[in-house]
Formats: sequence, structure tokens, C-alpha cells
Amino acid sequence: MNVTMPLQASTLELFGAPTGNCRRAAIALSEAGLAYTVRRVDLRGGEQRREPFLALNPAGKVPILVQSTDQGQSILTQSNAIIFHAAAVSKHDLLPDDPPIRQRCLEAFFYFTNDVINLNGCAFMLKSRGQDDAASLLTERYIAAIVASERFLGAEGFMGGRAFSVADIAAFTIVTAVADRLAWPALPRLAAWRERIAARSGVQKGMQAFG
Ligand SMILES: N[C@@H](CCC(=O)N[C@@H](CS)C(=O)NCC(=O)O)C(=O)O
Repeated sequence: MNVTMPLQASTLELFGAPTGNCRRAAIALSEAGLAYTVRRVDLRGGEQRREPFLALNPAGKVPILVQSTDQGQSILTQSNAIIFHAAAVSKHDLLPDDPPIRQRCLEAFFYFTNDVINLNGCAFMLKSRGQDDAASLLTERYIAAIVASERFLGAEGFMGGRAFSVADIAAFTIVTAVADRLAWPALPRLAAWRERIAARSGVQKGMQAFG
């Protein structure tokens, strides 16, 4: 006898603010073709450090993805975990299984998260504490890493190779955030890539998710 199980109802809520980490999570959900509700968190007002928010993430940070089903809730509190989750359940191939392609996507993804985005976050924090010299050194390093990222862009035009992937998601928000510090005439491949990525509807939806 064939028993058809009813599809489990599931909703996704993304808590966040207009920051790079939150925008990357929103872009991944949008590019994955997933329906989600946006919940804006008032970071300046300290909403993230009060209940009921702390019940969702005791670290008091965004983004947070809450998936609710009949069986209960699951919560992700790391932007990169949200990106990989979106890739795993996506109908679109945001992180292909084919080993050589996957390898390229992961290489570029971690290049941007570790060598660019992390340094940008540290530089921001140091500057806010008046450590201008240390902040400038890190800024110099991550800008140089962005400039060097042109090597990922062959004729195929995406950070991970022939198609849009998690690597483009990692790269896009940070390149956009520091666009005015880049010498664009010397970066033709990166400039063409940025235009190509900015034109995608999923990217636009994610960039605007938190206003
Ligand atoms: N590793 C975390 C970092 C999360 C994070 O630092 N979030 C910032 C905004 S981008 C935040 O919530 N800051 C508020 C605070 O620290 O009070 C991730 O990638 O999701």
C-alpha cells in the first residue's frame, strides 16, 4: 500500500539588519528560491541584547534564521551556516557536488570570508576603538586581497567558475561595501562581474531585504 505523507508546512524567518552578514544570508535564501519573512532588528537600540531576542541567539547577534515546522523550530545563528543551508535545500545549484567545481567554489568562498570579510570586520572594530594604524594595516590587506581576486574570474565570469554560487554571495556584499576604495579602471574583470551579479533579482532582493 502506498501511503502519501502530507508535505510538512514550514516557514522561514530571517532576523537581521542592513549589514553584510545579514545581506549575504538574505541573498542566499533569495537565490535559493526560498520564501522567507524578514524581521528587522534594531541594532542601534540594542534589541539584539534583550529578550525575547536572546532566547533565539544568546550571543545577541544577527542574522538568525528560524525554521518552524509542525515538529518544532530549528535556529541558525551564523551567516555562513545560513548560506550553506540555503545551498543544500536550493533547487538552483549554489554549491555544485561535482568535486572540481565544488573545490573552486569553496576556495573562492573561504578566500572572501577569511581573507577579506574577517579582516574588514576587525578593521572596523579597531577603528571604532581609535586604533587607526592597526585598522589601516588590515584595510590595506583586505583591499589587496579583493584586487587579487580578479584571478578567480576567467572568461566564465563567476567567482567559482561557470555559474553563480556561494562564492559570488561571499564576494558581492564586501566588494560593494568598499567599492569607492577600489581602482576600477585597473579591475575590468571584477567590474564586469560586479555588474553581472548586481543585475540578478535574487541578489537585489537580498540586498534590499533589510532596507
Ligand atoms: N559570525 C557571525 C557574526 C554575526 C555578527 O557579528 N553580527 C553583527 C551584525 S553583522 C551583530 O549582530 N552585531 C550586533 C552586536 O554585536 O551587538 C555571522 O557571520 O553571522
